[in-house]
Amino acid sequence: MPQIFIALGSNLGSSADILRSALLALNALPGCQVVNCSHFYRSKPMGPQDQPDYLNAVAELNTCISPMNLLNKLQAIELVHERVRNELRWGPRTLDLDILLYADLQIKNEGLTIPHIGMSKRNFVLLPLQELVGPEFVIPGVGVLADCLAHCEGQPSLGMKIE
Ligand code: A4P
Ligand code: MG
Repeated sequence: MPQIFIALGSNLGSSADILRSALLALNALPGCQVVNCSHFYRSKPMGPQDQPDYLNAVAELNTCISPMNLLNKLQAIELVHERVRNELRWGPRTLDLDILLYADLQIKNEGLTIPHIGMSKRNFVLLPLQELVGPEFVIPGVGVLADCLAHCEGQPSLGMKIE
């Protein structure tokens, strides 16, 4: 099975409950198992500052669902959790599910970029991912995780482990 990693984020509603519910929904997808999950991390928002802090986590999946199908399923799970898409870039949301990595695939098409485009610059993604794969992990086409994390120093949204 390929190693697949999903980023979870929430800053509206009962975020911890929403992340737990999303993990259950991922695990309930036919042909998909959640095999690992990081702690939940609280972080300051990237983007507009007049929104609540985020909870972020990273989960590892075992699945044979193709990348594009997986994206569709993630968006369906977001909708079930009352995700509303609006015009505001990086605005608040009940649930965001992004595909970070799909084995060593590198994909760039209109609707899907893997590795996820911003992941190497976001400590709220790299810290929970590091918990699962360790600092020496190489992000395909990007580089060593610990090096990416070092470059995030000074970023306002420094992650704090909460549960
Ligand atoms: N898309 C392309 N590649 C992917 C991928 N690998 N995984 C496309 C998921 N989606 C991917 O995403 C917009 C489009 O990206 C999708 O239609 C899909 O085809 P979206 O979920 O509809 O909207 P979005 O999440 O607002 O988009 P964007 O710009 O990707 O936002 P980000 O990068 O997800 O950032 N601050 C903290 N502390 N923690 C956060 O989690 N999240 C955001 C959102 C802002 N600030 C944050 C956090
Ligand atoms: Mg998203």
